[in-house]
Amino acid sequence: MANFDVFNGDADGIISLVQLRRAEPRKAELITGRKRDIKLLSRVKAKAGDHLTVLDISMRSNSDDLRRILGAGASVFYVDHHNAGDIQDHSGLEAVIDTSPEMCTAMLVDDCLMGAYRAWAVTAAFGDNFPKLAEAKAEGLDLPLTRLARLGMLVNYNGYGGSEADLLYHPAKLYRQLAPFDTPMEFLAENGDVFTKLDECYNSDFAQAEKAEILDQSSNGIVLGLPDAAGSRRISGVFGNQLAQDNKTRAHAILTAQEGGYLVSIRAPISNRAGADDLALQFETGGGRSAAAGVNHLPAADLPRFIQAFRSAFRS
Ligand SMILES: [Mn+2]
Repeated sequence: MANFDVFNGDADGIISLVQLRRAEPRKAELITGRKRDIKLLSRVKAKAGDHLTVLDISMRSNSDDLRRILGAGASVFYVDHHNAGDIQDHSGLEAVIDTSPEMCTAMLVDDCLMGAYRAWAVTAAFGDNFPKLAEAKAEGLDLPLTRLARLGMLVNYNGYGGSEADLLYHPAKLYRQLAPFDTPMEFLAENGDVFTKLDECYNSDFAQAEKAEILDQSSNGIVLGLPDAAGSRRISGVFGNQLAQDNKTRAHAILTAQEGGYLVSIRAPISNRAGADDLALQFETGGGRSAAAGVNHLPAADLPRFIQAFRSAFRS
């Protein structure tokens, strides 16, 4: 009989597991990856009698593997807030799924544990970009919210990269740094060098990104280029979000150089969150949502066509 702890490599996934294993210590194989690596159940080879804990990855994206694992006779405890599709009806599955817009997995775990590790749950909610939820759950408790918000953001930032080699800490390693502590305050007091390292790396990546080359600029939008570097891949999403917040009527595209072309991240103006997906779909490897979309590989030769399409997509 083996245990598997399967969790998203972002703040919400990591801190969900921290809470659960404080409450119920267990030897388990850790299965995790980058924030965008969500098909984690495909990596689990389970047998009858095995037990899995699955945190903060969409059940819909993992449904075939979940069926395979339950069919093999393993049992699964599944907590998540992403689109689940049809929840499978199986005696081996215990699912806590809540897809309401102001919810995150670590707060569902907090409910299961009746608030036993609330300061961790609050940190995760900040990291998963739910500041209102974090503040509401922190009410009446004397928590250092500014510092917890920064910690949550940094643990989240650590999950971004083009490959695991880009990450400052592998998420399983970062989990092991946080897991010995009942509260994030104790972690910060005892293991502050981890926080400092993340904080310095974030600041340096952000400062580099601010030197981005302007590839095109019009009254409605800006196209920026970042060099082919791990720091660019770690920061590009956060950087794009920040620029969008600072310039609400402007559309943004961040092009990170990669072999033979660019990885493209597109943000529609916050004042009119439409058109990003239509633009991305004009390119072979494009996809996304109306507010935020991307192109996995834009060949270098297609750059002029992209700039033209970007300009007409966000013409006022
Ligand atoms: Mn989450």
